[in-house]
Amino acid sequence: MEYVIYEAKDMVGVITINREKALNALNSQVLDELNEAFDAVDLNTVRCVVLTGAGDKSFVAGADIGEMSTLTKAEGEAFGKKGNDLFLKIEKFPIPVIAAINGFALGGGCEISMSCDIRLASDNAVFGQPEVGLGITPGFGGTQRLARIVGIGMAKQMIYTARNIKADEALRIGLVNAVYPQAELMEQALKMAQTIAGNAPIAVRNCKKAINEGLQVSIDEGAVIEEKLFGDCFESYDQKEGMANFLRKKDDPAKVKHVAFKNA
Ligand code: DAK
Repeated sequence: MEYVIYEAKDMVGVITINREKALNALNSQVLDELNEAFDAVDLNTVRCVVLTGAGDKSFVAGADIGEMSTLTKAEGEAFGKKGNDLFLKIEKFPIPVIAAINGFALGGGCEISMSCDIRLASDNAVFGQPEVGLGITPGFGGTQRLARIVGIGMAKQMIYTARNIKADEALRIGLVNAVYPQAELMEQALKMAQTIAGNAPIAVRNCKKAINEGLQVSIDEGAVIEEKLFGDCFESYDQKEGMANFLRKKDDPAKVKHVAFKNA
């Protein structure tokens, strides 16, 4: 792959968008390669993915304006579908995806981060949906996900004004979970990914599914989704061993040990 790097180590996968000269802007090739990279994640061994951008200036500066500038209506729709399909794939990816946002996250960059489960930002990160200034709408889920994350009023303000916000404001409105000095961002993202990877994988996957699917339906239907995914954890090695470990600890604190969950 020319613009995307995928590496996996210690149950954590790292996908890096590597088109630094164009501030990691998303053209069709980047979208295709990201799709390939997510397909390459071995779900038997990897339990959490970190998505980031190459360099220290930009996570993703949006969809590629050069490529979009000459699109016909039909091509625009096809480009939008390519992006939306990928972003939905990330959102529904069976294991958690953490966005490590190391600079500009504009337009499609803000949108791809919002399809991730958790957003961690560097202190130089800048977020925004500048599309209305370019004569288009946020087309990779921005009109849908931003309001779900930060609330309707703040989402409308960001989208209608096309004003960028800095990392501290993104933290204040709940767009990101945490802000770190640039030099610490990846270390912190990997640390969180390792913590997630150390928990029972079937349970973590089921939590992601329950939260995502529950948000689309009424609370009554959400409760049914939750019950099924809760039940699904039982009879697994991980559930039996996780609970047995707790009971052993109660009997004798000296028996406290880390459970090596097996994803089984
Ligand atoms: N596309 C293509 N190239 C980009 C780019 C982008 N979005 N952003 C930056 N670059 C390129 C620049 O052209 C420049 O390339 P060279 O001239 O060196 O060849 C290089 O990256 C460095 O950028 P600058 O020289 O501009 O760097 P500065 O530090 O001066 O400025 C900046 C950084 C991030 C403030 C500035 O580059 C900028 O404003 N970039 C554009 C940000 C932006 O407006 N992003 C949103 C794009 S719109 C849809 C599907 C998708 C979308 C919407 C609808 N459907 C089909 C419905 C999504 C839309 C978007 O994402």
